[in-house]
Amino acid sequence: MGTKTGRLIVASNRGAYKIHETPQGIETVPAISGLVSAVEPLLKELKGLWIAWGGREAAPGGSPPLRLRVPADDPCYTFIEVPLTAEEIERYYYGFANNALWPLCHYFLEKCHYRLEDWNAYVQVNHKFSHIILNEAQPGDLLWINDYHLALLPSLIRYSKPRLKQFFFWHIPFPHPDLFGTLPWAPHILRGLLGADVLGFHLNSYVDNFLHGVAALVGAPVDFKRKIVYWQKRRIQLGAWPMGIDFEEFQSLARDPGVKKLASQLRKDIGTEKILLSVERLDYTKGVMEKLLAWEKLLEEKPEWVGRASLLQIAVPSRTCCPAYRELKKGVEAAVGRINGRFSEGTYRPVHYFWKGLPRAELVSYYMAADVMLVTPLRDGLNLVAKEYVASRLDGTGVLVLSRFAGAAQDLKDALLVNPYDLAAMVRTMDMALRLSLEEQEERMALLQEKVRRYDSRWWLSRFQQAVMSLEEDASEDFSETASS
Ligand code: GDG
Repeated sequence: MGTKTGRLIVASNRGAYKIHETPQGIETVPAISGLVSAVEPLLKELKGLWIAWGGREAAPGGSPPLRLRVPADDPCYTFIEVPLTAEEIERYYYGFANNALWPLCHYFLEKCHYRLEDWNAYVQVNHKFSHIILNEAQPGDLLWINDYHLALLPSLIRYSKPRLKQFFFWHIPFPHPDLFGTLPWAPHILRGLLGADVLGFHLNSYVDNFLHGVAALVGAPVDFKRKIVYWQKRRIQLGAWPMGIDFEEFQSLARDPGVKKLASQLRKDIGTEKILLSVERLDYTKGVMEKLLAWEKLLEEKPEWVGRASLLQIAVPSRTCCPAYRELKKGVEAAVGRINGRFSEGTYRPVHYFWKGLPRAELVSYYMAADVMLVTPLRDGLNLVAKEYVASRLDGTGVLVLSRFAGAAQDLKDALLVNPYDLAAMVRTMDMALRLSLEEQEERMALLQEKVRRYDSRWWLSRFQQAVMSLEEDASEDFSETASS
């Protein structure tokens, strides 16, 4: 794909691989994130280019962008590295993206740091991306820009290549303007995004928040009903397209005899009647601490679970240079130590904690071994892990406990939905999950699987393609700013 004739060019802060320079040459290490899980399968299929930072420091002054064919074992698309200096990483990535936009969009206003130097670096890095993209893009290509790190990019590209088709997908929540407007540069971010032709979000509520933001902070005419913004003689179409996963891929991994063997070995190693599982990047938005406290309270209030149920917590290292993430790690590890100190008996451990990422096949074996999957973020744009658990349950059993504040809860209503801020409700729901009859598990899981199977990555891609096609049909029209608001 691309457009009818061109290629697909993906742009995002990070790509699917971290780049390391070793004495033997360049090494690529897989990166773990929702964006990678969502984007890479599509790019592998559609070929094309991925333009992103490789996760390492470039020398000031810098070298030309590195080009690699990836994945190393089966090269099928080109990765172009955007080199970032130590200062850019510090200010644009850790500073503005991770300490301003990320907490703001996840409703953690108290964690936001709004610094002019960080904003300036954000502007500079968006320019850097735009130069590299402008060098690569050819007539007929389609540019797919991802996420909050690159919000200014659409307008920068539009300015130099007004005809290049652009689709932007925002992977995290988009807050109401009452909150978003606290960012001193909020109007710049909104105007930057309006350079795209199509703007996608996971949920309708995020689309509505964006439209209200544009109306209030930019003053552009907005058609709320049709989800359209009129801006600089263009029509920008918005859409809510919750990302899907490759359901069949998870099912076929779950059918793999090697993966099945890993799952039964894991059950044996843990040794308890029930296993609860959590898998997430170690991020304060994911509610890891709140979940541990609820698990501790449950063991306290219902001692019948001591010795009979264990929680497996996979905490994938993330943004380890940010003080907030280092503090969180300390706090989580202290809580794990305390809970294990209080409730361990003989070989029984109430919490098995791993601070690492697992290979994909092993991850699926964990999904298969878990009676209960706890996905309890305090706020999450969507959450793919919840969908992956559902897709991996070949035998149709298992219980998904899902936060009401994960975007995925909108579709996965047959999970046990919970408010992670409500300790008593968390305790009650975890207890209920452990006791749910096989019959009710199967009933709920069948409904969940139906949803995840139907709204999978193919469905998501077809929404995306439809939006692109409508762009092509509209190409000759002139949209003057005549909205009904
Ligand atoms: C952002 C938004 C939105 C996790 N641990 C391992 C592993 N993973 C993979 C999972 C999943 C992905 O990472 C995590 O995706 P999530 O969606 O759960 O969360 P974020 O990283 O925060 O993603 C989120 C997403 O973007 C997509 O738009 O849903 O709301 O925050 O695919 O499988 N993969 C491997 N080993 C692990 O240990 N291999």
